[in-house]
Amino acid sequence: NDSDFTQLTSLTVGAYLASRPALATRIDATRIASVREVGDGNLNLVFIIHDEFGASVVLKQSLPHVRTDPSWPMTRERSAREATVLGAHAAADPSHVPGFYDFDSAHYVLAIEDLSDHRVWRNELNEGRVHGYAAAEIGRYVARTAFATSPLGMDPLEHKALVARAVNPELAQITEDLVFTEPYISHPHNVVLPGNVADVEALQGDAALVREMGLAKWRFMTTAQSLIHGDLHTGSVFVRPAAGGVPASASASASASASASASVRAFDSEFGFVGPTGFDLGALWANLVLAAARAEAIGGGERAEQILELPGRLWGAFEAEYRALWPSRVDPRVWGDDVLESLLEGVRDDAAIFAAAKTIRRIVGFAKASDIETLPPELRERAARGALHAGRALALTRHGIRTVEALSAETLATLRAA
Ligand code: SR1
Ligand code: MG
Repeated sequence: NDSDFTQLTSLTVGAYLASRPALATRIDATRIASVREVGDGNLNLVFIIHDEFGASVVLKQSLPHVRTDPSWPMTRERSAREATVLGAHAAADPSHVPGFYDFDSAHYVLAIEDLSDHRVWRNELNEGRVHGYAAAEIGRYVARTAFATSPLGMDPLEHKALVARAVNPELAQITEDLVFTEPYISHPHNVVLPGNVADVEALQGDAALVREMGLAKWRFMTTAQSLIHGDLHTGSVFVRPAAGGVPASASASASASASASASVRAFDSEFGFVGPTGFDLGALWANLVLAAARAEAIGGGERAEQILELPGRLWGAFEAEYRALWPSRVDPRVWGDDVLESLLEGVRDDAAIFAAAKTIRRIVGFAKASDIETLPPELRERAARGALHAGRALALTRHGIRTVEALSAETLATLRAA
């Protein structure tokens, strides 16, 4: 009975797997050994299923409402958007996304690779394990997927078809509201510690900052460069260092040299659409700023420095990979090498302003970040203030600062002064 699968439970997952021919080679649905529901994000059910022979898959099913607020309806069609993004990204860069096994549009279920031997990067950062190699891997992922899904890597008619297929109005509107608008107005989603109220009032009263956010929102809403992940924060990245296990000590994981056989995967791309390439870079950059704010607040100044090297590594790997792909662009007739320089400059500027917006939204508005929220209140207040100041500085000073490294040095100084 199909209706049994409208909202999967641990009890119906076995029958569901048996109903999907595409999964027959992935797992033995007649010999299920364990089912765990592990979803901890804002929106979806996530099941990890093992059979008795050691095979496993992950099923992700969208709920018709925000998981943490059932009164907030949410289109289930976002599953189809995620399937579009994951399919295209797997084609462009299979090493940086989970294996994609099946999509069931009737029940809004994706079946993907079980990456239980990886860890969520945000949780690792919170516990002091930096995994510095991951920044360059994500830079390469963004470059490969951005190039392949832009008019540089696609026939122009196919690109327009992709724009249409990937349109994601409801989830894009969430970003427009939660990232670019609500933090700058009075809104019930905005909740901060009493000690941070004046900090937020100062941001909302800063006309230059609000203007930058208005322009960033315009860029987000009107730019159709490449098929972006759309929500590429550190909670959307799995990491596994080269040794194949997560190191016990913080210092062992800080090295970038581990990247040879490390595994880094971006997941959870339901907010994706054809948008500004710099948005994904900015999202990760922002969450590294939050991780650094946490490290600085708990007295891990050296670790904050390590973390703030990562936006530069992210950008450097992105730029190098994008430049390496440039000779393969489909239409070199008027897209000469000088065009590449302008494109990169534009993406870098977008990344910086989106990083500013995504830093501030995680402090002020809905959907906060555990980096800050799990701190005790006295440390949280300082970390939140530091992040707000760092976001403002990124937004306002980026025009005169030409490198991501220099911007990150300013971020570190801003966090230290908070
Ligand atoms: C209602 S969804 C809230 C947030 O969760 C996701 O991670 C996105 O960042 C979204 O803004
Ligand atoms: Mg998510």
